[in-house]
Amino acid sequence: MAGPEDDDSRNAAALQRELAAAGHACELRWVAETGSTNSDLLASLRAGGGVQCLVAGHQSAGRGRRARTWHDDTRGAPLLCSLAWPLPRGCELGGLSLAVGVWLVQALQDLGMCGAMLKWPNDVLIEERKLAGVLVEVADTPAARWVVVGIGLNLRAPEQLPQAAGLLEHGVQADRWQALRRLLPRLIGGLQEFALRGFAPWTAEWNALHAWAGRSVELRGDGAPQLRGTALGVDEQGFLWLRTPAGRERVTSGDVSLRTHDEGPEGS
Ligand code: BT5
Repeated sequence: MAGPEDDDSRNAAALQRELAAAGHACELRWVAETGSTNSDLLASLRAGGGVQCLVAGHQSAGRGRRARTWHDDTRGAPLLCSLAWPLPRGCELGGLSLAVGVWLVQALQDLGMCGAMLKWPNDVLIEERKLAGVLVEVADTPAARWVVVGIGLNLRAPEQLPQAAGLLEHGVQADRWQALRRLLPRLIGGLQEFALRGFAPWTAEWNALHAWAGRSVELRGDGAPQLRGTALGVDEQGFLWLRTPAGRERVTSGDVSLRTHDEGPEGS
């Protein structure tokens, strides 16, 4: 009798065939468990690997940015996947994780989800809770600038994370393969266009999906708040602009959170 593992392997093979029929040559692999799909693909690229997508059932060492952890919820069969893709050498990567956020929200809309929004730089939120995260890493080789685009999408919110959301809790009855089937063609098509035009084509859509537009926020690096202001939007390089008492400030890195107290004036 076929088990769930066989179903996952079959779904991976079917999706790979579907991609090939649409002209996208992309090896698609399924593993029931691994440390981190991003780490696996970075190692594969160092060993000479090519375009590929790795999907895992569970990660024992899932990674976020800045050495943070990505938790997965085994009850919910989350989507945990990474895509290795070559961009031209020297390709400017600013804005890539923002563009991935836009493609992810478009895929969620295809699945019937309304109200998914983006938080700078790389979170997908629904009702201010985190539904998905994006981790873009780079592996330069003599021939190309490879990116590994990692995506974690919750079907159910992990129990230990009160600020997390899941697709199922928001009425979207999709499994990881249905989500990936919408997402992967958008990712591949998007990366092809990004290689030519950078983030600029998605700036307006990102700003239209900006969860915190006009809200009072603070920027943190590794410690105390570094900058406070009103979130405006992103520019064509993917930088976030804040209105502060000192004028408009451009944010290039760090984490932005909503201010829930100490709402002083922030300039005009
Ligand atoms: C991210 O980092 O959001 C990037 C997450 C990327 C995960 C994918 S899974 C496949 C691939 N392989 C990997 O090893 N990683 C990628 P960041 O912006 O740093 O957010 C991390 C923070 O999100 C954590 O510190 C938690 O607060 C929160 N978080 C962790 N797991 C979560 C989850 N399942 N749902 C919602 N929030 C979560």
